[in-house]
Amino acid sequence: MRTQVAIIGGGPSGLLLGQLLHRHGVETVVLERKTKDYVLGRIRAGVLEQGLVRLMEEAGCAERLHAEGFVHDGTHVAFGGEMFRVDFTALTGTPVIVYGQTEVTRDLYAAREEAGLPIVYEVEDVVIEGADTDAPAVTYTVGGERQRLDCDFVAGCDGFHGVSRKTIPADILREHEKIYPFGWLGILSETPPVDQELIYSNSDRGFALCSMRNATLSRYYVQVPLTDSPDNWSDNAFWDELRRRLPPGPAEALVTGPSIEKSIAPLRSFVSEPMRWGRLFLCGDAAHIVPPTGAKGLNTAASDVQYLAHALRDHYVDGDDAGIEGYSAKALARIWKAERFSWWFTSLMHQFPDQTEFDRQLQRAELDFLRTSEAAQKAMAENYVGLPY
Ligand code: FAS
Ligand code: PHB
Repeated sequence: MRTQVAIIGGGPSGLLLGQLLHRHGVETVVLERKTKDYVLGRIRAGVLEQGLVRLMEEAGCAERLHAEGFVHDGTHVAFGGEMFRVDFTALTGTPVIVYGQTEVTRDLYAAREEAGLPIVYEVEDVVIEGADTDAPAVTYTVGGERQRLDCDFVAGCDGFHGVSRKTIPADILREHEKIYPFGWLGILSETPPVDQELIYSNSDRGFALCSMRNATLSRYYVQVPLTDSPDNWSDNAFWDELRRRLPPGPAEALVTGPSIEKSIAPLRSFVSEPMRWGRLFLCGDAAHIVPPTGAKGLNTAASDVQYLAHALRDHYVDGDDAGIEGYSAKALARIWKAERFSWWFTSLMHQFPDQTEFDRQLQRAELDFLRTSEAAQKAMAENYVGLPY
């Protein structure tokens, strides 16, 4: 089999890239390790920057997003039993959209299937060959048969645990990592959200986040030790702990119910450079990871996808390789700003095991400054709604 761009990974990065390239007449094949249902069963991001919304519009996949997504003009920040609001739209002119990653991925799958574009599920033993030559290929096993996909370019959209990053020679690849000493225990419940907007809370017992997917589906998180397990948490124990970490108003208003999903996500900051090796390009979580505090994971994958889709379009349509040559540096410039914001917001909102009382006072002072300073809130808002592509 032959195609122009082989896309490894059928998550949001791979599917969005495939859809954008299709809109520009570039052929792709998506190779996905899991089944479609498995991919759609993963509960992940919830907040979309306008940049991702615009890309979904460019991909012709934004109809349901606009119909069902919630426009959020701001968010609440709680500490010391108080709560204040950061007004994104007043400070930046831009809101965010609350629409689950699962739904983004569902819309992209539907568009790919409607266009009859090839996607191979349950591939195994994927190997990228000749990425540093003019004739790369991807070999893989499906249904017990070894297959070969010859191509012009390979897009590594296969997430943190994929094969693409590992294909880049160790003497070329540089990795930067920060591991946080805690995780997020998240639950999904068929209950009305506690507030119209999100609530990020820094309490003496640890971080908590109140989010949502729609008017009857809520998403909540509490910070837990890395050694913790979802099995240690009954629903009632989760709800009681969440209440303890919220100001009195939301704690009182919280509507509880049975969890329909419960999982713990570790928190890490990670960047691998370069994001291109020959004809292999890394995109999204294959190249970088952020702690979910700033809602930047999916949104930074989106800017990678735009840069790469436009670079490959320019190559095929105009014979212009400036985008390809500049892809890694351009993507990394925006990625590191997202890493910084995610690190800043995580450091501000969480309890760290080795924190001294002095550190705790600094956190309180910074939160109080954020509460009272328009300049501080504008800086937070600019990062949260998404820095320019
Ligand atoms: P993904 O990991 O989503 O997709 C990669 C795809 O490649 C997967 O479908 C995988 O099956 C496939 N794959 C892997 N290896 C392969 C191989 N060898 N061959 C073929 N296919 C292969 N971001 C936020 O903004 N907010 C959040 O709240 C948030 N919560 C998260 C919670 C968890 C537990 C995780 C892991 C991430 C979370 N993220 C969050 C980040 C997340 O949303 C990612 O940024 C987003 O999924 C990135 O999309 P992709 O780059 O497509 O990677
Ligand atoms: C979510 O809804 O899952 C979510 C929202 C905002 C975040 C992280 C997760 O910062």
